[in-house]
Amino acid sequence: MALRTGVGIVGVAIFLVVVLNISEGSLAARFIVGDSARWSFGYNYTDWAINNAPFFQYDTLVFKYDPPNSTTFPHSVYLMKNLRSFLICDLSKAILVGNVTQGDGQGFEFLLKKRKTHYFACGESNGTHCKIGLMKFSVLPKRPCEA
Ligand SMILES: [Cu+2]
Repeated sequence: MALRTGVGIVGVAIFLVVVLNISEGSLAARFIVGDSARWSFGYNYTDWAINNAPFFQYDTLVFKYDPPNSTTFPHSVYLMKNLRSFLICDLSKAILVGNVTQGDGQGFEFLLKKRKTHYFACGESNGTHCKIGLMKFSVLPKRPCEA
């Protein structure tokens, strides 16, 4: 009987581990933008976004970049107004979401609250990082229950 109870407890424990893992899988995910490249000049963030898709509503994007110093370019993060401004890297109506110092340390988190296309771009050097440095990507978060 003791053995059977033991097996029963192990069975429940395994069941719980499986269930908890499944529910964790459906929770919001957290992405370091650019992975080990972080948010840097010349990395292809369009490819990164394609390779990490799909993104879901309430997922979090983490932007990490060094604050201005003598060895690195400063970076920032803007939300571009629309597809057109995103394509031509026109920052005139963009909204600043991360300034040049906010990517330091653990970086800053951007929660994908809305199911709309988010156009991210670096705003430094008057759009040059966006244009030539490939520092831009778009994300359209899906409804959390969509596969
Ligand atoms: Cu930049």
